[in-house]
Formats: sequence, C-alpha cells, structure tokens
Amino acid sequence: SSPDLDKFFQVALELTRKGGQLVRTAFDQPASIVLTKSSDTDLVTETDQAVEKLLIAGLGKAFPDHKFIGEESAAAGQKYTLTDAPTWIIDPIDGTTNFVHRIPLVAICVGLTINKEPVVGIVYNPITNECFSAIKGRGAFKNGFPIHVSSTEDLPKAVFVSQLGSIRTPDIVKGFIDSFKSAMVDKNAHGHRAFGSAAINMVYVAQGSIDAYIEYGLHSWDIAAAVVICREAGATLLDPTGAAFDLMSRKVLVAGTEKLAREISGVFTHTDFEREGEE
Ligand code: LIP
Repeated sequence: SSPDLDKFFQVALELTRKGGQLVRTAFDQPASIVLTKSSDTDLVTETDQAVEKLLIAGLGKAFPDHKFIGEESAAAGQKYTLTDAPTWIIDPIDGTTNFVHRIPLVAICVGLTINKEPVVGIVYNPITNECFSAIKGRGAFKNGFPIHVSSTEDLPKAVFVSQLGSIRTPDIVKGFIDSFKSAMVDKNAHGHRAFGSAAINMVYVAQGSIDAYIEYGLHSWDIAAAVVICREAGATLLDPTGAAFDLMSRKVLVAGTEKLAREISGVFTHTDFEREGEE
C-alpha cells in the first residue's frame, strides 16, 4: 500500500545520502593517489562494495523480508532472480569509468520493485548534489522540485544519447556505428551526447535536458531506479525494437514522447541478449 512506499522511500533516501558521503570522500581523494590501472580499479571496487554493503545492511535491517539484487553481489558470483517479492535493485556507483577518471557524472541507484514492477526510484549524484527521485503515481522530482520530459517529437529537433557500453563484440560495435550514422547523417538529429552513466542519461531525459536515450548491454541495476523517475516524469519506455519495455532484457529506449521513441527504434540496428535474473 501507499504508506508503505513512503516508508520504503524515506529509509532508502537516508541510506543513499550516507552512501553519497562515501562516494564523495573517495572522489575527493587528491590526484597524488594515482595508482596503476589495476589498483585504481580495486580502489573503486572498494568504494562500490562499501556503498552496496551499507545499503543492503540498512535496508535489510529495516525490511527483513525484502530481497536484493546488487551489482557488486552479482559480480561476486551471487545468483539472483527477480521475483514478485519487494526487491531492492542497487547500483552503488553507476558510471564507474567516470568515477575512476574523476568525471563528476556518477550516481548511486536504488530502485524497488514489487510484483516485478519498479515502484520507488532514487538516483543520487553526490558530487553535483542532484537527487532525482520518484514513487509510482506521485510524480518525479529533482532535489524536491518536479521535473518533466521534453515534448520533442522528431529527431531533427532532438538531442539523443547512445552509448557503447562495456560489451564490444563486432556486432554491437557495427550496430552502434551504423545507427549513429543513420541518426546523425541520414536523419539529421539535432545533437548527440553520451554521459557515461545509464542512470544519469535516463534522469536527463526525465528532466528534459535531452530528448531520448538508447543503449544495449545494460543490467537491471543500471536502470531500475531511473525507470520509475522517467515514467513519473512522463517518458515513454520501450524495448529498442519497439516491443514493451522489459527491465531484465539488458537494453532500453527512453524518450520524452512516444513518437520520438518509435522514430529512434526504426533508425537503430538491434541486438538481443539473454534475459537476466531467471531461475
Ligand atoms: C555502466 C553504465 C554505462 C554503460 C555501461 C555500464 P557501471 O554501469 O552506466 O553507462 O555504458 O555498460 O553498465 O558499471 O558504471 O555501474
């Protein structure tokens, strides 16, 4: 019920802000701590793990019957399935490459699904102090102020984001390049950007800064929290093929209007993935 969602949101928000202090402290480490690449990655992993631990410990204590899907737990080999139970889907730092390079576009993502549907979402950038949030049915907010998507309907008027993530198979790279050319040259899109964090890309659609975002090869923890924020801000979410959006399908197409989403779907070359989170 609705009062429960308020409680879930409040507890998650407080823990997310605590996690933000850890990310901020690590981000502010002087550049003299320039380590070799592998140590750099280890350092980040430590921050990721610390934030995820903090969130799961705190939420688990407050809501003992809730389940968790977390990026670091999954990386440590923990199997996960998405069930109807209330499930917190957590990315302790979305935009890890940005974090390593000290580009201030990073986000702690905390989403809650009930009956497999995202109903609470927090996307918090502790460096810029921007906190995006939404509870299903109550609108989307940034630092407490309502946000809304743009009304752009056509690619020539749209700034869109597409990104090549961590998967670089020849198929995916070719699809990315071909699609980029179609959108930018053949369709003459107004502009292209890529911010290096799926969650930031999505909340930028939610607040109308950009008009659309499409990416392949993601995980549910990159997008679950932002899905609620986008929907509540009036966005259209689709599978890139134009089919219904599926949180576990490892890809997303989100736009301010359905017309723009459908146009982009038609322009892009699509790649399929095995669904995640199945028994
Ligand atoms: C990353 C995303 C990034 C995407 C990568 C990856 P991480 O998440 O946010 O935008 O291109 O595929 O999923 O690893 O920084 O949490």
